[in-house]
Amino acid sequence: PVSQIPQNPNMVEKEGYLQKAKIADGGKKLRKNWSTSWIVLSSRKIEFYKESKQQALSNVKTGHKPESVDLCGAHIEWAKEKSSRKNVFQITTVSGNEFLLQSDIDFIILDWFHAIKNAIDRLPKD
Ligand code: I3P
Repeated sequence: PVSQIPQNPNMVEKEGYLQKAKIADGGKKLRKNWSTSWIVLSSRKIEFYKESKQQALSNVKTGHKPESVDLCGAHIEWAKEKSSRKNVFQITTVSGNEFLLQSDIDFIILDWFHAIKNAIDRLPKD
């Protein structure tokens, strides 16, 4: 059956621009600083690029690497109380990194929330 074909873990499931703010690193609170990020979701991870993926790929020589977030055991939840902005959710990793993601456009943030939640729910918890 199709369901037994192993999924390529690097296959891109969704990508696009969102507003991103990292608010904790290894459990240590960071000053909130929103910026636009190109976000690439695959089955086990999310990569955050500072610029578009196109630019990132052509900038390989500069040594800029995307920030990679391991989704195994991660949590995702709406985070109304963490921002004055609308449509904000938070991802918390096992390693204690916390990210807020936001879009003013309702369907965009809903699509992302469900795509990331589905990816997390498919993964082993540890
Ligand atoms: C922060 C900045 C953020 C804001 C945050 C402020 O100020 O205005 O945009 O978060 O609010 O502290 P600064 O640039 O001086 O660090 P939101 O846009 O998400 O509300 P917060 O402290 O209530 O998180």
